[in-house]
Amino acid sequence: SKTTTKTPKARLSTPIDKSIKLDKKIIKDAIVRHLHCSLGTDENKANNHAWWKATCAAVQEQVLEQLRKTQKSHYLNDTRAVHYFSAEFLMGRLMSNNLHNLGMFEQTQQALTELGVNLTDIMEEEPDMALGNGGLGRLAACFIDSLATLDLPAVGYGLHYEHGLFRQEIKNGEQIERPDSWRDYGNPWEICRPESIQEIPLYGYVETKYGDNGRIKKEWHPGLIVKGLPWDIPVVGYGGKTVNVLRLWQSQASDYFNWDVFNAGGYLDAQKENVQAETISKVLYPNDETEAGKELRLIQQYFFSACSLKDIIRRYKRAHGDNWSRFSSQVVIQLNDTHPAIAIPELMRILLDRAELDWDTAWAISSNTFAYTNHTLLPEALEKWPARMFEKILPRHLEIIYEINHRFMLEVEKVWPGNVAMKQKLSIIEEGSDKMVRMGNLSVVGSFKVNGVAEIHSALVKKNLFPEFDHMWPGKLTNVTNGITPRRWLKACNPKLSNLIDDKIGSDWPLDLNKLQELANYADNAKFQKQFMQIKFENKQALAIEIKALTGIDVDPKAIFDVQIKRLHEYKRQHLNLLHIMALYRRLLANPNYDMHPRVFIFGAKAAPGYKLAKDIIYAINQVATRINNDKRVNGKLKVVFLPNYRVSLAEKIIPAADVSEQISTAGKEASGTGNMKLSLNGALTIGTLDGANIEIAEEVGDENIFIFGLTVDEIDALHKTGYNPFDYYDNNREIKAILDWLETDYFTPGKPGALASLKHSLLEGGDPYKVLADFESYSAAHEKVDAAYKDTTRWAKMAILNSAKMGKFTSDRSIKDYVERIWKLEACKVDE
Ligand code: BZD
Repeated sequence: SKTTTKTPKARLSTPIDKSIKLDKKIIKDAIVRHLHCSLGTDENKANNHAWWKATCAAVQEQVLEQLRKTQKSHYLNDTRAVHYFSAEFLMGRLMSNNLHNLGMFEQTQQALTELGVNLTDIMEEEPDMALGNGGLGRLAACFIDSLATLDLPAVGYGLHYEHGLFRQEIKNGEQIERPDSWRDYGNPWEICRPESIQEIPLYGYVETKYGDNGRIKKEWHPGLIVKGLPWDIPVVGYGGKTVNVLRLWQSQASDYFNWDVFNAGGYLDAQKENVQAETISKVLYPNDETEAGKELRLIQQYFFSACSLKDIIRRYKRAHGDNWSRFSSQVVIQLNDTHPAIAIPELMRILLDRAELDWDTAWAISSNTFAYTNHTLLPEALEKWPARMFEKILPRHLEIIYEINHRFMLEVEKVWPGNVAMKQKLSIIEEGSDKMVRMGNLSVVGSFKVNGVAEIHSALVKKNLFPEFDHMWPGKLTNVTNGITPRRWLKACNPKLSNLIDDKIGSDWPLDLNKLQELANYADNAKFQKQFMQIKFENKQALAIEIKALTGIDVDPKAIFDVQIKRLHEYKRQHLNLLHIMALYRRLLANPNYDMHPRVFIFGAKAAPGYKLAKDIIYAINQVATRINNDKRVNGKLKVVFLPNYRVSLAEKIIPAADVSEQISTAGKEASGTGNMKLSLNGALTIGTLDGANIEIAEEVGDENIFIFGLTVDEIDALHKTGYNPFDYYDNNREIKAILDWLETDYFTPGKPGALASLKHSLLEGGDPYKVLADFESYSAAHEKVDAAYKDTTRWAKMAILNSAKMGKFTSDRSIKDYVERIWKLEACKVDE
């Protein structure tokens, strides 16, 4: 029986259908069968890697069965679907998630135990799918989990990078980048779909022709054609009913173009073209929050956007033929930042040059199809492409962009007649010696909705980034606060806490995270507090073992585990954390009886390879760590750990063990943050600024259950206006002066005085752009409050429980429901049995 429910809400109260849970015996047989028949080995010879592969194959059987049913249901119901275009999907590992979402984790664990194999051990064999940099890529991964869970028709579209984000090694305190090879031995989850290859044109020139009707016709004669080969990763919703796909495009040389060269005896030249084509999907750009303007990056963006659009159109035409009138009611495309914004002129090109629609009809379709999510206000992160580069790679798209802009300028003229400055400001084209295409402006003009990712961020998008657009199109700019999937970020990563929660309030919370509220009833219950904190302690013991294995450092699980895990960036202010650690160290040296509960500061962070100061900060953290960890005088009260190669699978080990969550960005700079939500959900208390989603977290948990410090957005603005001088703090605060001067000595870098001086200089002569010194005192005071709170074990337990209890709002299911209601207007489609 087919059922379509009106709203995705209906799905929420439905408990997981136990009927699809598989019997342990069936799983066991399937694993052994794959060991024999797919891997050609047997129970005696198999190592952990083989067991992992055989188990994946057994799980994949179930996944593919549901995938087939899902696709059939969506086809038969001819559903409207969302297409999430993202240059990044930071998926991490899939085994544990798929087992939990299919409801077969326990049975599989038992099946393997009976085979003499440990599930936890074999899960360690899985390489992370690190096809993203950080928050933006992980958000995309959480969103496709929620879309499938809510039975919403959705496809994720992105790039099949051969190398994901680099693997980080630390040598003598410094970051070294090594290539990541996530599919060296094949990836058991992905399915190659050569039947859906697309051909993508690049370079060349545009010919202007006159059609029969006298209309001007444009024909793009490309100079190169590359093939896009799709790989599908099944995305299993919780409950195991809907299985959507993430479709990732790999670039290949088109044989069509190369044969001529090849036949002419140019074997080596043909190989060269192959290399060029295959370079497109070779490697993920490791820069977050900076725009490098590299040609290959623009080609990557166009390549996956164009492949995905062709794929969508092929599917649309199968149902609706050449009638375009229903396109924007069947298709909505969400642009994850401006990285896929080139899809806007690409769709226009197809509608104008291929379908031969007139401009207004084409524009109506296109501008009702796209919606755009903004993830940053940092000026250096806003994408701009030189018009010259466009002209070379995508000459027809540049023409279309000029035409979009021309028509947009006429609109601007209507609202602000004769205002040249306003036109310059809003134009998609930035005039100058080197003309640039502003992808943010293009995205706003070409979309029907634009959203920021937390309340304050969306307010700042309206107020500072796009105020005139908000005036021209009231209601276009909106907010959808980010969220995280509680399946991965509590159920799978913290099984002990999950079981305790199940025992207390039942097992519906992964689908209805507001249920966690009920835990608040036990926040004062001594027995529950003890159980909750005992689990935290056991998670800390496990992390301590991991820390020892990864770094050789001994840490005491009775200490406070204080965690800052995120990309390294000045605006995130890992150096504020470091300066405070140095202050504590200094206080301990001055007074061995300085009263503080033992603390372990844990960092995990990758720096963009070209970001010098970020790498200097990593080096500084490691050097300070080495000095402190080997100084007997601190008497075990202070430890500093930098965990190398921070990634999703490492986050899953750190987060359940965290006591304190550092969310200390300069107010107004962190669009939302999502690590803040994950840590709080697992019972860590936040020390944070009034920035991004911290503000909404504070609203949920209450001011008494969070440590807020620092200047607000308005205060930062005011400080900026009156003129900020970091030397005021250096000259007037003896502790700040002593710490900054310390950095210039060789105390932390024996024999190398000045090796950490760049940090001091950026904070003084460099003007301290992120107001580290201005917030130092308030940060230090907040840490004293953290220390006092931790010493009161009952109070801390209550606060930690309330943090978990109040995180309901931050499930990505809520974010997705907001997108559905405010932007996508989708209906859920249940999968037929
Ligand atoms: O997006 C991040 C923001 O900094 C976070 O505040 C926010 O929570 C998340 C999700 O909305 N932005 C990124 O992660 N950005 C990138 O990774 C990125 C990657 C390539 C180019 C530019 C930015």
